[in-house]
Amino acid sequence: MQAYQREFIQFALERGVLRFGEFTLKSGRVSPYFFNAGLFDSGLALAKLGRFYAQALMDSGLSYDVVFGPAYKGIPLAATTAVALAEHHQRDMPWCFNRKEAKDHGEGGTLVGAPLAGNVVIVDDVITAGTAIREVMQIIQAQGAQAAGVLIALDRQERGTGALSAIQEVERDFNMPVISIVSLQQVLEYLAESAELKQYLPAVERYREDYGI
Ligand code: OMP
Repeated sequence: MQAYQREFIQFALERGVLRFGEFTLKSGRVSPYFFNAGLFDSGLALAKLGRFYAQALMDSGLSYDVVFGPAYKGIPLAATTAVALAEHHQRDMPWCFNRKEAKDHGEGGTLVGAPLAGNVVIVDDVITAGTAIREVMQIIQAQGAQAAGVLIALDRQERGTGALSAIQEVERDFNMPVISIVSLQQVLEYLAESAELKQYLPAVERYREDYGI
């Protein structure tokens, strides 16, 4: 685990973004942990979050033309990533987002910001079963743009429809990488190292046996 990944997990724990308990996921799976990116809910937290996303994106070496935040939750994530790329990595990249409903006045349409064209990096929070990200791919394809990759905070490393992880299926189906700041593997390592949080390790390991890859 890299230093910034450990720092990120610590930051998510401090903000109550990463929590342990019993949570029913969108997929219907009942998980002993949950990552709620909506709780990076202050200016400083959002600024710090953007720096982690930007760092993971830079480390990946991915080449892309535009940063895209899918509505709703991806919008502030893409915005803060674009700010951090400009402020900390000298990369002033175009960015844009979509509305869920088209507007027929003013600027019109469903897309706001830079043109959604060329190679697009999608910024989102979490991938579990891959449903949300497949919907986003339709938006990119409808514009005639190409997805260069997906950037997320947490890869839960869960199975998709077959033996592969949901993320591996997305990578295979759309021929692009999924980059994450951390994956469940690093969360497990962090738990194993923490006297205070070690108590949650058995439940998370059991969950991984049931739904993980
Ligand atoms: P999939 O569509 O199954 O990949 O689930 C991803 C979505 O589930 C995310 O965009 C979140 O809305 C939500 N989610 C979380 O935010 N955090 C989690 O730890 C787990 C989920 C989830 O429901 O699977």
